[in-house]
Amino acid sequence: MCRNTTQTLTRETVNGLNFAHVNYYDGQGFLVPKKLGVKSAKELEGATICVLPGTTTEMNAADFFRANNMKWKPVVIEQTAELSKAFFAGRCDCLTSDVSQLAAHRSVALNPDDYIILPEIISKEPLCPVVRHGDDQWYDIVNWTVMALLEAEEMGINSGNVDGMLKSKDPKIMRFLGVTPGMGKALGLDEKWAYNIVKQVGNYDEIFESNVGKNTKLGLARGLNALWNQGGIMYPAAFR
Ligand SMILES: N[C@@H](CCC(=O)N[C@@H](CS)C(=O)NCC(=O)O)C(=O)O
Repeated sequence: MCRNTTQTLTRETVNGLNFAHVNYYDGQGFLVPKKLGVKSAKELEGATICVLPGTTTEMNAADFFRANNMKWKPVVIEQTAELSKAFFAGRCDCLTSDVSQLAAHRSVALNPDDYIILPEIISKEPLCPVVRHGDDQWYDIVNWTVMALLEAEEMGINSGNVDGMLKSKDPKIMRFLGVTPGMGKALGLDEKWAYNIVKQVGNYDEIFESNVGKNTKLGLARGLNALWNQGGIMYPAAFR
């Protein structure tokens, strides 16, 4: 599963899952209509709030309001598709979810500018691809695929220049692209595994900017998801 699922202790243990490297560091926020006149989550006393059940979202919201001695009325909506409909129809004052998801909901509003995401981020939501316990090779492949996307960005390799990069004499690039063999065999894959990923879908930056970045309807900034040497916390492990 590769979507927007948060890595948690109980999911990894009780539910028997392994979360691979984070592909998006998110956090929970609140989306409100501008006409509500609210500028901060601390002003949401007594608000009705649309939320999806079974998510980390539901518990975080309860924790947040309890910790701040505020009352709230959850409006639990079972289906994601119904969530924004309920919110836009005025069934709740506020919608709470991961900020990336709030940006997605807002982007389908009749007039997205009528809605704002409040400044408070009330939780950490490390979103990762997930595999079942007990399939270590598959876990390695998924985990190192996320890191390959980041490593390619770090080395300046993208879908447009990857063919030319095959001629590079930089030993790190040669090992990464399988010109010097070893990494593919170690994963049980073709030596061109990382080359194929970058050639077909681009590096992390290309994927980010074409799907959720500044120039898309979601308009998200890289923020924490920038590379470690550019002010973020994305730090792929060593390819050797
Ligand atoms: N990150 C939170 C929330 C994730 C979330 O809302 N996931 C599902 C519902 S269970 C969803 O509808 N996501 C929106 C989507 O996939 O577009 C979690 O892991 O609990």
